[in-house]
Amino acid sequence: MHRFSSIARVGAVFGAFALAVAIHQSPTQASDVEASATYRVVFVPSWNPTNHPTDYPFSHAKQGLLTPVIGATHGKDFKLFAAGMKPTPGLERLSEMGKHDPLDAEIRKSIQSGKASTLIEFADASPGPVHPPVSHTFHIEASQSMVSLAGMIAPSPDWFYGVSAVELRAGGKWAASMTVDAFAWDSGGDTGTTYMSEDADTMAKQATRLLDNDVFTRNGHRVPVGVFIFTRVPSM
Ligand SMILES: [Ca+2]
Repeated sequence: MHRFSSIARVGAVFGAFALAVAIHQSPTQASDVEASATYRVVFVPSWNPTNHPTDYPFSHAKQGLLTPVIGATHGKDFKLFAAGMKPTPGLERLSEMGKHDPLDAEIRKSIQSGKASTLIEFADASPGPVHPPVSHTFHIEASQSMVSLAGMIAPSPDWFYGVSAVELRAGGKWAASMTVDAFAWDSGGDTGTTYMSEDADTMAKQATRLLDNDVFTRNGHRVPVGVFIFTRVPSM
């Protein structure tokens, strides 16, 4: 009888303890879940002779290539690229040669200084003129909830495609999904005017700008070279 009631008391105490733990943990767990998120991003290219007929580089050995994407998750003090901003050596080399080096080192330096948090590098390019979608999964923190991505349009003097400072969190909530046009940009590192222009290194560097020449506009409107589709997925 005594022994039985002891067990009952232990059970009651344990039950109360478990309830206390549950009450204590549920808000913590919820905020932990919201403090970071995992997204799958798919790049769906639309750069092809139909959408971009002017000078489309059919004769080039690669018949047009959207080189693998590099980028970062970051806060407001980091810019992979921006209209009016001169290109870093890393952005210039990405836009002229498709190389991730030294842009990757620049991003790592920003991570060390607390301005960015994750380096993103897609494994695959989008070879043309029929471009299959490519994708990548990345982790992002609520404290640095923006993402920027870029890759080279090849061949080209210094043109790249990308998105800058896409905010994946608004009103304290992660976006379930978001689709963002990827336009063609001129990094400002070279003065060439069409895909196959000879190298003409620009000194001093010009500001990065959206391309609004005949190659990437139609009827006065810029024609994107693809879309980035961000979809939140269960955390890694
Ligand atoms: Ca240029």
